[in-house]
Amino acid sequence: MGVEEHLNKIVEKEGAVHLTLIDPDTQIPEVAGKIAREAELGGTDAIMVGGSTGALGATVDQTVKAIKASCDLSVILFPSSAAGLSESADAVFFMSLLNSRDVNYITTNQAIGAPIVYKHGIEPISMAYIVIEPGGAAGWVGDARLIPRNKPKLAVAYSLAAKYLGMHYIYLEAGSGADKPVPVEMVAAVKKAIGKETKIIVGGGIRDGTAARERVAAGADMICTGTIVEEVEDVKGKIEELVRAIKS
Ligand code: 1GP
Repeated sequence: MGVEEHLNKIVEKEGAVHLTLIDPDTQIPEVAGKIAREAELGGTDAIMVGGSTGALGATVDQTVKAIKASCDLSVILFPSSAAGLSESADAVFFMSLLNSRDVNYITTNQAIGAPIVYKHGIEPISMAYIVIEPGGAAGWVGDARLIPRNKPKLAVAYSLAAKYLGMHYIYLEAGSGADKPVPVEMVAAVKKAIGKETKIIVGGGIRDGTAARERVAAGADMICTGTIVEEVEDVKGKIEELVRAIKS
């Protein structure tokens, strides 16, 4: 079974998926492996590997290899450019930053990266990346025209465009370490418009079970957390809290 099918089955059976994001620029590969193992024990469903700056080339590859060696979870690349690819990963969020002003983040890196994905048999998971205020480093690096937090209609418009373009997943991103996650009202408006088939991932600034639960209740199919894992001592315990909050 492919990674996308596996994640979709979890949504169907358990109500939601939890994804743990590891930025290869934040720690050495050995530590990344340990974090992934703790996250696996805490019940996370898959590991995402990527970051806006510094998650490039050998750094990504060595991190992916260390994670694969220390846990049984699927590793999904979350690249900010074609340089964020690694042949050792299981899948890649093959994403386009739809509200970018820079064609590099909409189609050019995708064209450069596609033959690498093809050559190494990495599973591509078609995804729209939509950056909401405050947007963080992802918004800055990707030159996003940030969606204002109080304009859910704009997020709906981009999400419908993504659906009509055939994208399977929509990632609503507030930016890593955002002071506030994507508003619940925005998640609800997007889910109402796009329906069950297209999956919504929400990430950026989610730090506890309550924030995760509220977004799943509003219609998020998957929750991604990254920063909190870097901040806590007890990774397994934190992941358990998040997973418990979102699974039905
Ligand atoms: C960042 O959405 C992800 O791209 C995760 O955000 O680091 O704030 O959990 P956090």
